[in-house]
Amino acid sequence: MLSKKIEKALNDQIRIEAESSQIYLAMACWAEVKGLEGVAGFMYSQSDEERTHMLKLVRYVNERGGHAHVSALKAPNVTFKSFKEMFEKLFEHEVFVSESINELVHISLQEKDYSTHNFLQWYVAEQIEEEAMARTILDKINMIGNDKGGLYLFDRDIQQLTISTAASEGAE
Ligand code: OFO
Repeated sequence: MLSKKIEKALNDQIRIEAESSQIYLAMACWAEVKGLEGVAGFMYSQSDEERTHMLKLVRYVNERGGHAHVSALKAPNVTFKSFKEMFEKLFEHEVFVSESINELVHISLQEKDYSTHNFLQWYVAEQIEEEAMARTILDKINMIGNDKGGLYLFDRDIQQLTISTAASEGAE
């Protein structure tokens, strides 16, 4: 059985994961209308992934005798000054999510809820991967600068990244 404090903290995380999904969906739309298919595909799949993160939490809360709440979400940014700015926002958002997961882990220890602590380890590992990926992408974008040809190649590369990530996740 979850304590009220843990249940509330997990529900807050459910909202954050749902907002992450919306944030990346808005990024996918912006990239798509700008004609960058690869970036759009990457963002669509990130958005789907965030929804699975949310669902995993929802199921956990309900299975442990809590009640997962589906709540109102903050509207995401729908336009960006540049691709660089968009990927900076993605990176900043992932850092924010990692901090929020860390805080959850901290609360689970305070509450001596070792099942939740164990459950959260998956999120801890996932955030390490996501932050690293966002940082790698940002490094590439910084190398490209304003070079149109570079952006074209980057768009193709990121398409490959999306396909191989999906393939490795399917193999898990
Ligand atoms: Fe839910 O992993 Fe990114 O934010």
